[in-house]
Amino acid sequence: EEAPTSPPRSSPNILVTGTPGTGKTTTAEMVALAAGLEKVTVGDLVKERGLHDGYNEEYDTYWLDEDKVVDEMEPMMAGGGVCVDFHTCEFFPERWFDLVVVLRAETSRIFDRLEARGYKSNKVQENVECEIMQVVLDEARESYKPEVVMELHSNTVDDMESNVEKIVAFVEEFRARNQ
Ligand code: DAT
Repeated sequence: EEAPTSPPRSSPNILVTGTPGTGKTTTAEMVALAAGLEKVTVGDLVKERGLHDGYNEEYDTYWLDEDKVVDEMEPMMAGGGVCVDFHTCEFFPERWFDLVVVLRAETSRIFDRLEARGYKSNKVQENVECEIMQVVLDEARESYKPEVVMELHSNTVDDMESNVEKIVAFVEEFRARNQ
């Protein structure tokens, strides 16, 4: 006898990931608005709900408590229809996401966007190297099935618009399939 399975989600959960400065937050916001998804910015959640083990002064960032983040998010993800954005992707349960978008950008764009954000030079440098080494894309490919991972370039405003269109189209097709 087969174990009971939960019914398929009628609306997909989407993860928008990538190096800081690739455009995750902006893209996720536009997708959430256009497709009627809930948006969860994991970085904000970590700060607001204290899902960390203190502050890393060197890199101006919190030490993530991954177990707390997963426990906190589990009920949010259960019903589907959530668009999540975060710069890492390997610690989320694989079953949460129907689509994992990895945004990519030229290193000069990452550099300019993070400088404009006022990041310290070591943090700008670390993220530029992260993008050159395609750390997040490799992480996504190791953590999710190939058909779930979508790599998209995010260099220009036109790129962003076309990325949003592609993701929204995925949401609509998913909903039509799972009515
Ligand atoms: P992230 O959440 O990945 O750190 P963001 O959405 O905050 O990135 O974007 C960082 C800045 O870069 C913000 O000012 C918007 C701009 N930006 C992002 N993607 C872009 C794109 N494809 N074209 C032009 N500007 C972009």
